[in-house]
Amino acid sequence: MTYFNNINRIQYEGPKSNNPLAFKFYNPEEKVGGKTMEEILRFGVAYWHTFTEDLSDPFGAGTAIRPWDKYQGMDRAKARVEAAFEFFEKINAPFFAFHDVDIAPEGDTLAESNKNLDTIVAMIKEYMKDSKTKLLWNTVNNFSHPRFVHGAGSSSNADVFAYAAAKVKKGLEVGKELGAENYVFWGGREGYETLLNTDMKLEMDNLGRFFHMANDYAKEIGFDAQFLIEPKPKEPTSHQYDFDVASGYAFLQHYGLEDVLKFNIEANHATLAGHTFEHELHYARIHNMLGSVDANQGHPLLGWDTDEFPTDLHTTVLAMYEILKNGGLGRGGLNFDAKVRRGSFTPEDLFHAHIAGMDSFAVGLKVAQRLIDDRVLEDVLEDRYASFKEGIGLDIVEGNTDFHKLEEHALGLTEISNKSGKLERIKATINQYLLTTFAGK
Ligand code: XLS
Ligand code: NI
Ligand code: NI
Repeated sequence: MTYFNNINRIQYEGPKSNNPLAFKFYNPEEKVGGKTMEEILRFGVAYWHTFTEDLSDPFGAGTAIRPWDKYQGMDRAKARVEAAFEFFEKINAPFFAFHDVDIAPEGDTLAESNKNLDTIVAMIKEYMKDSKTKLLWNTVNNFSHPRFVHGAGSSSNADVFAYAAAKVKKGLEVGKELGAENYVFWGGREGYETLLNTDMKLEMDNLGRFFHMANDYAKEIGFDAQFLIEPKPKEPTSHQYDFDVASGYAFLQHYGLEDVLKFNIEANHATLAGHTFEHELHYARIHNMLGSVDANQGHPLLGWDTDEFPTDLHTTVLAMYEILKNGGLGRGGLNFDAKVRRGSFTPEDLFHAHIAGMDSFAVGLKVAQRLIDDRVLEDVLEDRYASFKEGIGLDIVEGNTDFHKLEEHALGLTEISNKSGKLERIKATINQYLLTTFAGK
C-alpha cells in the first residue's frame, strides 16, 4: 500500500524552480569543501513528528490528516512503517530516528510492549534491506506514560527507575538490531518541579548510575553506537538536570561519563535555555563534545518548544559554520525534530516542511563554507586577539608569568588602547555572503 500517491521523488531543480515539490538549494550530489552535501548534512526524519504526531496542542484536538490513521493498534503501526519508508525514499532522507512508542503501541505489560516492538522492529529491518535510509538514532519514551510522573532515572520511586532501565535495555537491543549510529537520552522528566519535595543529590546520583548501567549493557551486547545526551532547560519539568551543554558537561564530568556520552544539540532547546543555537554548538565543539543535532527552530514570541522546521538562514549559516569547524558531525546528523504547524495538516505539507528545512541547511552549508574559505571570522579573531601572540600576552598564554610580573607590566603602561569589535561590519559581511552566494544562479 502507498500513501503519498500524488507525489514523486523530490529532485533538485535549482534556485529558479517554481516547483514547490523540488529542492532549490539542496543538491545531494554537489560537493562543498570536498564532500557531497548528502555526506555532510546527514539529514534525518523524526518518526514521532512526521508519522505519529496528530498536531494537537494543549487547547485543541489534532488536525493532521494522515491516511494511515484509518487503522488502529498494530495495524496502524504497520501502516506507519509502510508510509515512513515511502516518505524516506521520496524525500531522499539518508536517516531517520524514533522513540519506542512512536513505532509500536505500548501493551498492558512491559512484556507485551516488547512483543509489539519486536514485531515492528522486524518489519522495519525488512524495509531497511531495500532502502538506503539508515537509523541515525533511537531512544525510548520515558516521559509520556503516567508511571513517569515523577521522572524515570531520577524518579523518587525505585520501581519506576527499574522500569525505565528495562525500557532503555530494550531500546539498546533495538538499536543494535537496526544498526543505529547513535542512541539518544533526552531527559523528558529528569528534573524537578519544586525543591520542596526533591532530593536533588539522590536524583542526580541515580541518573549518573543509570547512564553507567546503560553503557555497561551496551558494551555487554556489543552495541557500539555513540551515546548522546540532549540538553533542555525545562518543559515539562521546571528545571531539567541537563539544562544546557555547560551544565550537562559538568554533570558528565562529575559522574565520570565524559567519555561515554556526547551532546545532541537541539536549536529550540538552546533558545529555551537563553542561549543561541550557535552558542550550544560552539560550547560542545570546543570541548570536543558535539555529537549530533536536532535541527528545528523556536518561535521568538512563544516561550516553549515549538519545534518548527528550520527556515532562518542566518541561524543555519552560523550552525553550519560550527559544524564545519567541528570537522562535520561524525556519526551524528541533522535530525528534523520538527513538526508542521497545526494549520499545515495535509500529507503534502510534510514534504514542503522537509524541503524547507533541507534547503535552509544547504544554504547555510554553502555560505558557511565560503566564510571559512575566505577566513572571514578567522581573520576577525586573529586581529582581535593579536595581543596574545607576542610580549606579555604570549607570556600569559604560555604560562610564563605571574601576578608580580603582570603588576610590573601594568605599572609601566602609559596608555591602554582597545580596538573596535567591528560587530556591525561583521554582520553586514555575513549578509553580503548570504546574498551573493546564490546571485545569478
Ligand atoms: C523534546 C525532545 C525530544 C527528543 C527525543 O523536547 O526534543 O523530542 O529529541 O526524545
Ligand atoms: Ni529533540
Ligand atoms: Ni525538543
